[in-house]
Amino acid sequence: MGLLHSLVAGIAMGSPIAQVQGDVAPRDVTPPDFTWWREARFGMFIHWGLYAEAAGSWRGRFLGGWTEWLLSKGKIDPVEYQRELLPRFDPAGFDADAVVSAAKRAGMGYIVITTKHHEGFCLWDSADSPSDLAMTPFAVRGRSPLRELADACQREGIRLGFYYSLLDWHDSDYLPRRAWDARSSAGVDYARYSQRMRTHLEELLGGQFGNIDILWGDGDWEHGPQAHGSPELLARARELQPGLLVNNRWSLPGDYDTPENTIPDAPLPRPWETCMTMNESWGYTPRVETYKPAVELVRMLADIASKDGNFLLNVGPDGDGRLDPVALERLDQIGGWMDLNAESIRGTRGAGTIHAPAVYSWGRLTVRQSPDGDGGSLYLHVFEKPESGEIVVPGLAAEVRGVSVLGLAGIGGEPIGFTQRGSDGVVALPAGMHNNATSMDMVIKVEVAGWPPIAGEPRPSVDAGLFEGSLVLGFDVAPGSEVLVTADGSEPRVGGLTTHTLGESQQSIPLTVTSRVRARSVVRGVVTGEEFADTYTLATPWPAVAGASPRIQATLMEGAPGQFSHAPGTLACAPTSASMPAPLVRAIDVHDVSLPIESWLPEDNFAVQFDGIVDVPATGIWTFWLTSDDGSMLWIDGKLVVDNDGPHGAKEVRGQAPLAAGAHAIRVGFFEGGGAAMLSLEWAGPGSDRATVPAAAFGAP
Ligand code: H79
Repeated sequence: MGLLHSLVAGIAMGSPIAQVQGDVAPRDVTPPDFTWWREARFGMFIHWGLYAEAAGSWRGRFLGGWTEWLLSKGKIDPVEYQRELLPRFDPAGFDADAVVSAAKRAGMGYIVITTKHHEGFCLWDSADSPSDLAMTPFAVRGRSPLRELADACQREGIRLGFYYSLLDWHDSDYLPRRAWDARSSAGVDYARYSQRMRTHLEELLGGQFGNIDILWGDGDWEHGPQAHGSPELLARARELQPGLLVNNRWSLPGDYDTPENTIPDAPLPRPWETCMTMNESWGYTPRVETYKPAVELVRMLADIASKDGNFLLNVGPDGDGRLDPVALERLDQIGGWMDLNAESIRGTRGAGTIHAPAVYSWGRLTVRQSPDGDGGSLYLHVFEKPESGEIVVPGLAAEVRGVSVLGLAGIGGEPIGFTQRGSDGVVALPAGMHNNATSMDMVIKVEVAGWPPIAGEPRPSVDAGLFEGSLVLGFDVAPGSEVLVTADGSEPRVGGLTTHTLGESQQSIPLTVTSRVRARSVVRGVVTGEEFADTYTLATPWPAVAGASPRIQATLMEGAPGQFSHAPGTLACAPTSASMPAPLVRAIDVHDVSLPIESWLPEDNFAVQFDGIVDVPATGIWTFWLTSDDGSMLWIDGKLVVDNDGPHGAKEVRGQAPLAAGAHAIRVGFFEGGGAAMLSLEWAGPGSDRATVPAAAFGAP
């Protein structure tokens, strides 16, 4: 379905098949390098287009809300909208140096600017656009905002990214049209639109604006990757700008996820960036009373960093090109905090990277490992100073070398107390201590020897699931801690009869039967952190089908809107109401089970069932990853192995099966209700790393 930029991450256990669902992992050969992006942690989003000039008003009526959505909110004719606003776009007050230096003072490391939003206006002189900078008086002045911004970023060492909307309310080749758009759609050619996007990316990334580090797509949800030509667009973009990071809004998973105006409760499985408005709108709004207070913005930054994400904070320059004084004031207030505390944000990692919680009653935790790897720093972001003055860090096992408050170094005063109480590390703040950041986020730096410094829920060396024969199960043991493990389902206890104690000398236990494994961390003799509990299942390989040879066949079903909401395979794809026609059914010759199965496919409302024989190269436990948008299911030898069913965006679900080498019956069901469509099946087994199940396994020459 695509519109859900899904934040889904959960665990579903079905015995004896272990299934884990998560976001879709990129399968690029060279993984994108997030080093600079993680180091920066904090960036500026700029929304700027014709809507800035309109400032939320149309023909004297203020519509408010998201002002970049004015055309839609006011149900304005796209042609009239352009005719009215293009001649008015003359933002003489735009000063790229001022914008970049405001970002830099706030402690931001990169800028992402809208080059074209849903309204369709290209903020540069394009060779192929029905609405671009060349049609405005600003161009007559010889001004080029993207060129000026790129130059200023280059001078100041700020990275630059381009936002680009695939959705276009004005381009006459874009479909679907808005309901109030009176133009005839005769002769519309979406392929021509897709080609125009290609031209735009060539212009934006081809070199006239220098190095571009991020391509931030948006508005992808009205079509799938095939209609947009996304795979080809992105391949070309990466060719033009090697190292380019691509977000997840090109109807493809991309490199990172982009929660919008929301911060996830816990770290996400892939790199992620929350984009957030500073007030009630992305585009410029005169309603300054809706600006979020600086304390909220600073705490959002710490919250996001503690969960290992990035923060892209938006500003909307006005029709004259200037940032609102309130926006500048907020950036300065954040900058004041960053002057003292940037060390706790830039280049740090989320607490989850050392398996510690990000969220505490007193605030948040970010961490930094020292370059030698043997120690590092914890940054305790104190939002609410407890009445006791004590900041408690559960499971702090490592030896503590020093404790300080950022921004107070050299000022002197009462020392900060640190004690170890049971398994806790306890920082005691002197009464009355404050610095100028106290009320926003006071950061306590705890320097430690040994890494990871915190013992929490024990982490196993092998994910729970099936195993064959026997399994050596290890656990990470934080220096200064021990891990208690039982394999018979009993509670792990210090001195317990069936409890193994893992420490420096022993770090694993052998499993030879199906085992319920439970584990707890122990620091200074005290049990701490969450319990790890999961089942490791001894499995006997399912026998191969004698005499069968590999092959695969697809059955395509085309239906009406709303007809398919489940993958075929077990559920009949009959019309869900009497008024719906029977689906059109067609057999297709295929060589594998990925989409597209043929160059021509309906965009929406179809289902595919694959049936055949797959050739498994070696005996052992095979893991399958079924990724789809919308739902899908996988059966092997008639048994359900992966259930990824239901209407949803791109989502990956993992399952396992014990398989003898040779031929096995396989069935994959898939359906597409609306929006983007994708399906892929990957596997890994004895002697083979995770890869797409190759056509050869289905008998293709
Ligand atoms: O550029 C910003 C948004 O304009 C864009 N993404 C960010 C970065 C965006 N486009 N669509 N959406 C986000 C999701 C759709 C939101 C909507 Fe609405 C809710 C459309 C209609 C209801 C916003 C709120 C517009 C009208 C009300």
